[in-house]
Amino acid sequence: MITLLDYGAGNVRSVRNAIRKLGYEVQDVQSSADILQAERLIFPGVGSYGSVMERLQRDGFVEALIERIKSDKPVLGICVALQALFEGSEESPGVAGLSILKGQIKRFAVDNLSVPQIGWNGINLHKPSPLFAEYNNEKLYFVHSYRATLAEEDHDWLLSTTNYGEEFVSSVQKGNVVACQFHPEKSGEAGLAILDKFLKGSTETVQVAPKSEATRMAKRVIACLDVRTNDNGDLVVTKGDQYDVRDSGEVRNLGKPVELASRYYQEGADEITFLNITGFRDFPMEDQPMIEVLERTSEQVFVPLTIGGGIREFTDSNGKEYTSLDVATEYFRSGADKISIGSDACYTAEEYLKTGKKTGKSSIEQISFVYGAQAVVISVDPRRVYVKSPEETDHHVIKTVVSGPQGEEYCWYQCTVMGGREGRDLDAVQLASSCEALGAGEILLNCIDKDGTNSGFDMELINMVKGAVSIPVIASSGAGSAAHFVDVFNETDAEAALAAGIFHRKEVPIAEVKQALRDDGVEIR
Ligand code: 1PR
Repeated sequence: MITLLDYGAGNVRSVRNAIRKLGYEVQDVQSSADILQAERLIFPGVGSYGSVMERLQRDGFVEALIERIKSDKPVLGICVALQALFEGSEESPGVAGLSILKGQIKRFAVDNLSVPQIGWNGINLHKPSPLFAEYNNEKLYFVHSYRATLAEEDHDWLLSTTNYGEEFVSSVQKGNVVACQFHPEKSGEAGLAILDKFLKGSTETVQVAPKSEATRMAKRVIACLDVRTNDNGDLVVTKGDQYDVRDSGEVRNLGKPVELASRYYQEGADEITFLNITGFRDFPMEDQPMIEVLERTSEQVFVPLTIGGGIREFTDSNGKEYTSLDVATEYFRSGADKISIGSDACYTAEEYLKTGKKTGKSSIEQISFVYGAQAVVISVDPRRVYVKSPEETDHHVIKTVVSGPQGEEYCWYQCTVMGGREGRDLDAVQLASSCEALGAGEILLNCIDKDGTNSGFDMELINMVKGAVSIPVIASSGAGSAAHFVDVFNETDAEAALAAGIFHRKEVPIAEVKQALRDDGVEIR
């Protein structure tokens, strides 16, 4: 029996599912006494530093946690839980941590580094640990903007370091207390093996020699599932050509969401994204099938899950009001690690550009405040608008190699809402940079012109947006071959590349994409 400290923030379901998958039962902490008496305690880290500590304070768990750790009873802390061991964090100034370890958690502060770190990175072990007795140098999944370093006097805690712009502490261990910055429950089979060692209370270790070379972050390959209800009322994975998902009037049906997601996990996808493409008119809290898809997927898929569609304020048929934070919370609790905001991000960015003021009330700001920037993705749905000269518009214009229908040599990228149905007076650079300023942590950069065409990614768009933000960018739309992934990572600085059609139609397996990237020397998982 494993005891889980679920303090009501973010995706604790994935940890729960991973424990169950490994054959253990889970019981929740109900009181401080449970924290002290648990045989093995897992302290998952989801949410921002401040919200984690405030919830622990609210529930009166802080003292019990400190006592348990000081008396060396088995604890596994994950992500922010590692950070909570310190005295405080730049993320939430003035909020006291558990103060087991000296010092403050600081934000990554290296020039030209995309922050948050989102993705798969290695670790360098500094001492033997039972958790890593069978560890084989696989990459593990990290998602954070703040990182730990140890004070001289705490160096006996150092278990592993990782490099991302700088070297930081990726896990600590002293006796039976261990904490890791990466998410074992989201790190595929390698992560599950580490978790299993903790659950078993394994004591066997092997000697390790710290490596001198820095660890390297992998480029991610993401499988995307556009989901909607078809005309028979079934929730299906569909796929459009330039966002038109109908073929002879019927919604294309490319498979069942949970089955396809599981297949992509088995085939080596680094991440899975679900987009509820009719979310702009449906309401996720009433759209139980979508929630169920997420819940069932997270029982089988142990890599990060992103869900988008319908994240906005809503009043239901009974007059009950929901904030976008309520919707996001429901998604996180159902197994999502990140949520993606499309239409609502455009309206928010327009308002922000008009007033220059942060209200703290937008979806982006609220969700980022509670769950951390790394949990907020902005889905951008732009389409090219050609102009004869840059003077024709106030928008960010590029000189393009793909000239327009009238031979135009310039274009800008117009953002759209409602799945491309309505164009706005907003360009992709304006949207991405405004959302970054408001607290978004990642950009999912689609391209309507390229979607479903199999003609390769739009490098001009990706380079333009990537150059305007310092958060990670996922290149999306147009992948038609493994070579297109090689091209996008060679010709742009995108951190990840996403595809849908070629995976659904089994035209190019994920393994082939990974092999092509490996052959070309691109760092991958
Ligand atoms: O506006 O917050 O409710 O979110 C709606 C979400 O649904 C947005 O993220 C929007 O991108 C998405 N969406 C809406 N309509 C469509 C459509 O296709 N009719 N799909 C749609 C967007 C685009 C990509 C696709 C890539 C790769 N899908 O995600 O997976 O283009 O495709 P490819 O590899 O086959 O070229 P809100």
